[in-house]
Amino acid sequence: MTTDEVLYRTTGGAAWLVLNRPEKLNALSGAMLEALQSRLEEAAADPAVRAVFLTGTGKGFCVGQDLAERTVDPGEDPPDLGTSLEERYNPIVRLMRSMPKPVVVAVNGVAAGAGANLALAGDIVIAARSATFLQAFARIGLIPDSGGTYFLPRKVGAARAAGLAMLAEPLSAETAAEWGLIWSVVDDSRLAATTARITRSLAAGPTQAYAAIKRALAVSGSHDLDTQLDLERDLQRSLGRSADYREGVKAFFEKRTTEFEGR
Ligand code: LHQ
Repeated sequence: MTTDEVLYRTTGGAAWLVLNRPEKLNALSGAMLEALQSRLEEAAADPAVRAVFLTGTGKGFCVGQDLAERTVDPGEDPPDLGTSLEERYNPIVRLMRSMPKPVVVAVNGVAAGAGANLALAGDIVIAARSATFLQAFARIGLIPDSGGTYFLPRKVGAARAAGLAMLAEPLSAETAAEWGLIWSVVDDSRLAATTARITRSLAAGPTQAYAAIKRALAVSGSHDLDTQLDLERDLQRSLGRSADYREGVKAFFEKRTTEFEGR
């Protein structure tokens, strides 16, 4: 199922996804989550797509679960949030982290709850200066989900992760960049152009190398140095046989721009 609430197009070797429910700051309805997952699956499977881009329309990036779909009326059984995570959110986070292509996230405004953590699941996350990150969960009696308790300590360390999760206060884009939660912050007026340029550049880059970088970085936290050195050796052996490596070295000596084909 697709919906106009998740816009999708492919051009220039990239898939461009836009959360499009601006009046609700792109709060995630069930239909949106379903569409987001199926579009990400499409992008992951499409060999012509070598980079993926995600942003939101309007003044918010995404404020997480549409809470209007998760109200609990007195006398009614509460919704099963575990099922909601298992069936909707976790597959999306897994897809973003496991697809062998770079995912660029342009955080155009407030990123709250699961919306903040979907942003953090990107490989290159760039925020507009006016954007904020809010681990809103504790405000409604929940824990950071959609990978929050995984990404936060790894990106910003244990002390800051605990503060963000428990105090549930907004973090400015500038502080997020300073803390290493995201790659960078740019003026609002430059966000679209900057992130589009980076996405186009990644889409024209050495796709296999990006996939290997993503894989090696993903497992490094659970490896010792020897295991990681072995993995680097194996990945590099394979990349050394790629057409893109040959092209990269040739272009270097010919003092010209590379023309990578992603193979
Ligand atoms: C919203 C929402 C929203 C609906 C703003 N839902 N309408 C996963 C699995 C299963 C279940 C549970 O949870 C999860 C993960 C989660 O994501 S839980 C966390 C959900 N998100 C939040 O708790 C954030 C709630 N939103 C806020 O705290 C504020 O809206 C922030 C601080 C993000 C932005 O504040 P403002 O800039 O002042 O905007 P606003 O509050 O006026 O919101 C604008 C509209 O968007 C407003 O609608 P209205 O009709 O009154 O204009 C809000 O009701 C609506 N909205 N977040 N999550």
